[in-house]
Amino acid sequence: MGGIMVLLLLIITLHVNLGHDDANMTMRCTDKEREALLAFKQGLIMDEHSQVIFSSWGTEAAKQDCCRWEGVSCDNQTGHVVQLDLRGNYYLQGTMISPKLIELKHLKYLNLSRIDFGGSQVPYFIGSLTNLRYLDLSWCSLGGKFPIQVGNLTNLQHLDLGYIDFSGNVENLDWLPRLSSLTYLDLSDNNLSNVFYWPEAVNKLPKLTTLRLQNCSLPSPPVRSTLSNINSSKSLSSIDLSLNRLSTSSIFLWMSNYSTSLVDLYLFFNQLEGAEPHSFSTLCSLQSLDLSGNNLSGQFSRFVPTCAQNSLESLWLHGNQLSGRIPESIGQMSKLEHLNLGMNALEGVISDSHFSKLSKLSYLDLSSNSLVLNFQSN
Ligand SMILES: *[C@@H]1O[C@H](CO)[C@@H](O)[C@H](O)[C@H]1NC(C)=O
Ligand SMILES: *[C@@H]1O[C@H](CO)[C@@H](O)[C@H](O)[C@H]1NC(C)=O
Ligand SMILES: *[C@@H]1O[C@H](CO)[C@@H](O)[C@H](O)[C@H]1NC(C)=O
Ligand SMILES: *[C@@H]1O[C@H](CO)[C@@H](O)[C@H](O)[C@H]1NC(C)=O
Ligand SMILES: *[C@@H]1O[C@H](CO)[C@@H](O)[C@H](O)[C@H]1NC(C)=O
Ligand SMILES: *[C@@H]1O[C@H](CO)[C@@H](O)[C@H](O)[C@H]1NC(C)=O
Ligand SMILES: *[C@@H]1O[C@H](CO)[C@@H](O)[C@H](O)[C@H]1NC(C)=O
Ligand SMILES: *[C@@H]1O[C@H](CO)[C@@H](O)[C@H](O)[C@H]1NC(C)=O
Ligand SMILES: CC(=O)N[C@H]1CO[C@H](CO)[C@@H](O)[C@@H]1O
Repeated sequence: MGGIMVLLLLIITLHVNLGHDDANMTMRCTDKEREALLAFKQGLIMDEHSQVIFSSWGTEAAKQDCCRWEGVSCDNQTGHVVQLDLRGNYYLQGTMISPKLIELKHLKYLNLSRIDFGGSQVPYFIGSLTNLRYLDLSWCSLGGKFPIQVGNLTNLQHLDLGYIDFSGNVENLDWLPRLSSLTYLDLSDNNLSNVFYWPEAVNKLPKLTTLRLQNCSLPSPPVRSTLSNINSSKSLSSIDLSLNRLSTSSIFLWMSNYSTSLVDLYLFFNQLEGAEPHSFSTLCSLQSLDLSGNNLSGQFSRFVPTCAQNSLESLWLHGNQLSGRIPESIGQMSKLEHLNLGMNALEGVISDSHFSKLSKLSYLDLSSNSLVLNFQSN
């Protein structure tokens, strides 16, 4: 009886093992790729925290298949490493990004966001990983000059090189138009003060939907004429150019070309002053508009696209010099959740009708104006 049990168990175990091997036969990564990953790990500082994250990584026989390592994914047909994703591991630190990473030739997705590499040189070989679709090195604390070699990554759809601390300026964006599949671009916190023709580079990206250039010392595009004749991308839906030095209304003109697609527009803390009366009148899809901390003057209604009355959820205009009355039509913006008009020169009476349909409003700031509030007791 006991003998039969043992035999049965043996058969079951054998069966399970066989199934296991079958299913994962094609998942085995190549020696080169395994070594490249181990070299990458060598560039990280191993403390108690990271040892836990990397406990599945190793040279032992049981850990041979790097496709099963934490953060690594392989193509399930070829077994090649296609993804290295260490996202969310906020306390990882390293001394360098190993040049051996170049062996991961099939890599499509690389996310090292927020790993602190202590200011070590950004690896320029990154331009050789030409299969990359997603590259995210944001907040990585790398040094050296901005890697224009990324312009060789012509398959990229998502590029995030924001908040990295590169030294010096990005001298031009001549490398950018080659990335014609880009849908997402974030170069925030790089110094682009010499790049006057940035709208032209952006306009050459036909699929771009998100553009983030926060805190880039971005200058105003020169004059209208240089902006005409552009083969414009019509897909941009989110633009964040906050914390720059934009001052002229040519920027509004450029944006008006995205009138059918633009959903989020962030321009806070620039030096914007005037605007032609109808700059915003065509931005009918807007949900969020943030123009706070500029020097905008004139009537409030110039900066509110009335055609977006039914889509606007957030409107931030505080810290400008807007004057005149707040029209009662604002009470029709039934989706509005956040409204900040503080620190302007607005005047007149605010009454119930200003809020007639604002049932979703959860944040309201009207402070530091000259408004008279006149509400019925209910
Ligand atoms: C293999 O990968 C493809 C695409 O990544 C996926 O659609 C498919 O379900 C995977 N097959 C298996 C067996 O995991
Ligand atoms: C990379 O990881 C971060 C979290 O660490 C995440 O916010 C970001 O969306 C990821 N990037 C991509 C391209 O998936
Ligand atoms: C990438 O681009 C740079 C400059 O744009 C160029 O010098 C280099 O030869 C290209 N190739 C690689 C593999 O980086
Ligand atoms: C950006 O570069 C310009 C010109 O090199 C320089 O004057 C400016 O101070 C830099 N801006 C920042 C925020 O470092
Ligand atoms: C903007 O960039 C400058 C220079 O790189 C930096 O000192 C400053 O902290 C950044 N500001 C924000 C709000 O990120
Ligand atoms: C906007 O598009 C129109 C044509 O739709 C074009 O004539 C004009 O030059 C464009 N302006 C800008 C600033 O891109
Ligand atoms: C504009 O884009 C279209 C479609 O991508 C392309 O065929 C055309 O050559 C471009 N024109 C210019 C002037 O770049
Ligand atoms: C803001 O604009 C007004 C004119 O509307 C001008 O007098 C003032 O100097 C500007 N302030 C700044 C800080 O640019
Ligand atoms: C049957 C079996 O063990 N399958 C494994 C094959 O490898 C993948 C990816 O590492 C595992 O998730 C499966 O459990």
